[in-house]
Amino acid sequence: NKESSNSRGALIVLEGLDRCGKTSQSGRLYKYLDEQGHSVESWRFPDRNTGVGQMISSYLANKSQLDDHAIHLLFSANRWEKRSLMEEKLKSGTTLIVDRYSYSGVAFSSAKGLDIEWCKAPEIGLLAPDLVVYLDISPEKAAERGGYGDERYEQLEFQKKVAGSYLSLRDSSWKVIDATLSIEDVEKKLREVVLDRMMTCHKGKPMSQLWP
Ligand code: NYM
Repeated sequence: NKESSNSRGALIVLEGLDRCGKTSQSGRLYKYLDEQGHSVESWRFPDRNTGVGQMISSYLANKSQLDDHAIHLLFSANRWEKRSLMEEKLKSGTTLIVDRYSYSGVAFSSAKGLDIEWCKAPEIGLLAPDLVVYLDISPEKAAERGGYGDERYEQLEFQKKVAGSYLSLRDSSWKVIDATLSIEDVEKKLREVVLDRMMTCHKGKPMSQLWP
């Protein structure tokens, strides 16, 4: 399964409610692909390591207050500041497993009542994922898993609204995996869809931009 030198990597995005298991699954997927000898990196948004990311982190921790529109634009800026590196990595053949992307941006902000088209606008021109995997769990089940932290948004009533927003963003190209299955079963299904899409990217699937 060695990629040929001129084939590109795939942009794989994992989405879902808080506590759906995205972070553990992206870690497991990364480890598997890496061990199989693929060139792969694990990314996440928000990327809290940048200056913008630190502002976001402080907002999420309730250490600062921001207008809903302003924080939305910061989340988007946090993706824009990584865009050129993302393109470089993909073109050089590295597959990126990304934990949250523009869909989180739109789903969480529109759940607060912001206009969905307004929310989508600053994402225009970012790289479009080659695959979006939605780890599907009801807000109630996710809440039962416990471990909602003290961060903003980690509340059942709000997560119900986020679930509704995700539903209106989903299209037929998304792969939906039942996140209430065992960790191993979710992992297995995830590997299948990801390997399949990596193959189509290696074979020359063109890169595109949001919103396709
Ligand atoms: N979030 C994440 C947004 O509201 N907009 C975005 O654009 C992104 C990428 O940040 N509750 C929210 C969703 C999460 C929170 O993410 C922190 P994580 O994956 O828990 O670090």
